[in-house]
Amino acid sequence: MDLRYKLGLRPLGVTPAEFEQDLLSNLYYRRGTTVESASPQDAYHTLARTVRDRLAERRARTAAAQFAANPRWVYYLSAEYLLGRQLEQNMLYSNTGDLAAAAIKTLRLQPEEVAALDVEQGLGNGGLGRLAACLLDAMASLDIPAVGYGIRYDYGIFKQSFIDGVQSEQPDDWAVLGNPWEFRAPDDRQNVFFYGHTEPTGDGRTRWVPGEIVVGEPSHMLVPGYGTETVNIIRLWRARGSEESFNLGLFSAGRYAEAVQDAVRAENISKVLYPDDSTELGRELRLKQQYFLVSCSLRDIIRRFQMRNRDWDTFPEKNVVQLNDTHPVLAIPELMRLLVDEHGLGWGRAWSITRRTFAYTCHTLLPEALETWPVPMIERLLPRHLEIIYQINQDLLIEVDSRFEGDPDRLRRMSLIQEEPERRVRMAHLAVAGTTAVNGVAQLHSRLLAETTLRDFADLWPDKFHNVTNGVSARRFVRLANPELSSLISSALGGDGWINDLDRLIGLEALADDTGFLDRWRAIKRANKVRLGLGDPDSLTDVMVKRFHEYKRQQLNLLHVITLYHRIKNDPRRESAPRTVLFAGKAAPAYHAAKAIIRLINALAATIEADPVVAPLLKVVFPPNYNVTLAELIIPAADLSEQISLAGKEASGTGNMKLALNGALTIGTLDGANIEIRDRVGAENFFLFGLDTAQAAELRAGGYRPRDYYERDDELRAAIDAINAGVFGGVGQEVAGALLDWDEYLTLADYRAYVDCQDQVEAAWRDQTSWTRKSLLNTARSGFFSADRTVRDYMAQIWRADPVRVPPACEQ
Ligand code: NBG
Repeated sequence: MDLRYKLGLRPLGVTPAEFEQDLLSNLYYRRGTTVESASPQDAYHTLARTVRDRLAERRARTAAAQFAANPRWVYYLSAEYLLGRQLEQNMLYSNTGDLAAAAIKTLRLQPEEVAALDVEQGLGNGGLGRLAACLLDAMASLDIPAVGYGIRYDYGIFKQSFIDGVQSEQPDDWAVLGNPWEFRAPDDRQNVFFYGHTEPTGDGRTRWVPGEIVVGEPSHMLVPGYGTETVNIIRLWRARGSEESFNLGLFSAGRYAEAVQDAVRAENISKVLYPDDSTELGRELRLKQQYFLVSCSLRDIIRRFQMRNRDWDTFPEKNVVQLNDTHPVLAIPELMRLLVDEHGLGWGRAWSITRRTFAYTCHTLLPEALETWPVPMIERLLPRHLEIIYQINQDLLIEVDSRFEGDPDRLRRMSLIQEEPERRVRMAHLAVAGTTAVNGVAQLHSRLLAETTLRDFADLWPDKFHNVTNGVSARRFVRLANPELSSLISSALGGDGWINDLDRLIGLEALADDTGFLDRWRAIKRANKVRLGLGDPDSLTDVMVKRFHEYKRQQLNLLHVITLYHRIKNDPRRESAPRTVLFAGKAAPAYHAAKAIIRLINALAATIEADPVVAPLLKVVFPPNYNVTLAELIIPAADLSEQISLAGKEASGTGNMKLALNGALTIGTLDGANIEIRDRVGAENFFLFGLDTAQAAELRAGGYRPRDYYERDDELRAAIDAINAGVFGGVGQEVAGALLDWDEYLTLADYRAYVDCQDQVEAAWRDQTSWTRKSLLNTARSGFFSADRTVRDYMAQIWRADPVRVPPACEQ
């Protein structure tokens, strides 16, 4: 029997007339308007609903098939998801693009006009959040029964604008006009406890008597697979006051603010995404967010488990919960609490279940990004969890002591509690202790984690440590973002099978010497630059797009631009290839050093623009508000990809992969995934420079003196002197000062190697055929960086879950 009828679903039409009919009926019945009076917003919401309905039907079949299989579920817990826009993706994934384009004209609107109303879902800061989105996309495309859990922030990552070159931040009220992609599910709301105290129950258990109860209300969005039936979901929690949080008595007495004060406090928990990915902000509220996410999600996971299962000991066989960085690591003590206090399991049994259920991905090596929380704060907010953490710590230290007898230093280093200068809980240690698997996100990063940051734990449990190199969704970042290139690739490879099997890109190698093909390749790059519209499409488009952070070294790029500026000024007739240097990215609002770099770049851009000698050859552009939508425009237009972090600081990078896949050549250090990109695309197609990790460590240890480099190198000195002399509008002295006095990330030490390497870039650019060949080879050889491969690696090493195939609607 047709599964649609079994599920009671009305089949959705696939002809243009049927699609148009559905569109009109959504317009009438959901928006309550007519073709004659529909606004662009009406049209957008109606189109989104009509597309969504196609996916919702697949979703219903997916849920039915997945629950019937009672599989091992993969749960991804993440405080951040940078999903980007949904409309075009969902049209592609439901194969409704052409139908939609035709139908929307019935509403007398242009499809692009309507698509522009789609709002970016910016519930993340940068790479970590976008990785989460790419992995969910890959899991759905590989038919893995998975759910992503997160927070439905009212305000996503701030909007960036520049006022006199200075970053200014505006709130991102992303859902103010309604979010057509979202299904609210108030039935599944959960209570979350905070504060209060613990007390014995009398039967040997512990009860937590909370001081505040907050309600978590879920909604979900659809995560469709491409080229398959599966539609998974991402479930996001929104904080609400409990019923008691509204005080009717106070309200009636006219004390309005007091009457809603508790509800407001509750709702603040999901109010805003913290716009900082490396340091703590808002402290207690952020900790509350973390616990809120974890508590709601685990209760939901248990609810789902209990729909089909009884025996707690099968919990780890049926669920794997991947912790995305330390933000959701409170899930470990929370699951212990739920199992021991609420479900009455013994400690040992609960610990065995907990450990086997969780896995942890670390995304950093920066010590300041490894979270720790003050013991008194946890004690006040989560009194029961602190007790549980202490117990876990005791067991851990006993195990360490029995393995490495008489090594008090090791015990102190490994403890979940840091004692000096103040007592804090080390979340990364808790994460390692409470999981079956720990992974870094690129080979170098995973090695450094095991050798340095988490070395003692790797000594104790060597088998726990894995590497899973990151990957990206080529569906979004090539197929959707670069449609022209995608068509060319499909025509060359005899079909679009590469989209779901990115290794097939290697077939392009056969065309590396086909000049006709290379010309088409280059013409598409040029057209993408025209589409971007930010500089001369015939100039070398040199792109650095990522968060602003000193370790990423936008300041190194900036020094190179000043050097080019000086070279042109000093010798206006010198042969130099026109270059457009594009920066984009946000700085954390409280990160003054990063904001100073932004300001200096904007000032530099203005100085160059106003200089008639330099302007024809060099242009700096800095479009504000870098986000996924802008990335999708910039990345396909890039010739050169700047990946110039100090070796050992960038865990992986994923922009580097997106750029290489779109045919940009990388200039980069031996850091993060750059190393693996270079290994694959070939050293001759990659511009390598700079210190490696060992050399950087040695230089630091030997008493690094940045001023020596400044004094020794004329071009470097000229660049820094120009900043200090006010050549760029009198801003940037603090940037120059930080470099000369301390230069945490060895920028000056790498300057000469970088500038010389940029000269090689320029020389290579002069031979356009050879450059285009390298560009093609970058794409051809980057198939490894597919998020599908990343997910397969997680499956093989850590998740060990089986796909569940969802039968198509017409299957008997
Ligand atoms: C970031 C790293 C990147 C990496 C992404 C995804 C954090 C804490 N880490 O190098 O800086 O590519 O995670 O793994 O945002």
